[in-house]
Amino acid sequence: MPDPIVIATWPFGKVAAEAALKSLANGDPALDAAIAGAQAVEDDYSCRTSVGFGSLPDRLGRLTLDACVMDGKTLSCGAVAGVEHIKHPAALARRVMDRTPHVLLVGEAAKWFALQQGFPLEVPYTTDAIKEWLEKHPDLRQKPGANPPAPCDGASEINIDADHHDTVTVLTRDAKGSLGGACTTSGLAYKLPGRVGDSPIIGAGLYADDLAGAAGGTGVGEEIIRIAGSSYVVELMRGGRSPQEACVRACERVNASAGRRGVHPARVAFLALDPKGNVGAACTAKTNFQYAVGRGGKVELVQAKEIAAGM
Ligand code: SD4
Repeated sequence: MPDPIVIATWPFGKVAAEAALKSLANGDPALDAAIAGAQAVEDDYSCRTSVGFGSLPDRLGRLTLDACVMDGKTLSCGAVAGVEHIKHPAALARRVMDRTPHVLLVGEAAKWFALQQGFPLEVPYTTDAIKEWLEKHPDLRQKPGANPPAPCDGASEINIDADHHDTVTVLTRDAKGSLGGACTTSGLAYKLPGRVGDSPIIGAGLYADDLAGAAGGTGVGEEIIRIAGSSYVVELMRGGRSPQEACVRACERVNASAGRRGVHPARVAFLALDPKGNVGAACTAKTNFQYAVGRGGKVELVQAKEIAAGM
């Protein structure tokens, strides 16, 4: 019988991996376990600033969340983007998958769907997140009614520092050998209102196919969307590459794509799991990407290889 396995992005991926391993040990299917892992991070305000409630907001101070889920056995998938006041967007993405003929619902309509599905509307802001927002925008604090921060005006502004990228992507293999994935985020801190990154886009932030493998991305979503990142990693595995080689190739492709536009390579990372239970990950330069690997009842953090531009 295949070993249950989970991998999850960033050091707080340990929280996800522990929850997902527990779920797999109970005999849950891969997708249920991946969502349990994602939700554990959505619920743990202390471990992150860019997943779930209490995360860093957009340029106008609003917190909107993105998530998607995918079942590698059936290729069923669901997603929500730009949804406000809903605490568990990964679970909501699952409802889109299970209860609608669609894949992706956005904004207000996603919120209405959540209400119809019995999700409560909740306040997503914490005092810490509001404090950070006010520190970043002293004008707003000192002068009520001052103009909101200007929107960014170019791709060069879309970069992130090490503290502000925290999407959790969870990939699982269950005891039957099926793969599942879930991804949940508030997106880039201080994004333009309405901006959607890779995380809720099937094929960009997440892809899972029992016949090839599962992959997920984190980092600057625009770069991941440009190369259809997770789908690219899975297709490389379908063609015989190991998860590690596939993630390295995807990072090289991000570097090459940034080079074609003459911009510095953005911080991006990929992780992958194949149907045999092999895992791998890689990131672009200066991303310092660590991911959690859970198997045999234990979870450990692994440092991913950095792929410099020009390699
Ligand atoms: C996004 N990929 O919205 C997400 C952000 C992220 O690590 O993963 N940060 O672009």
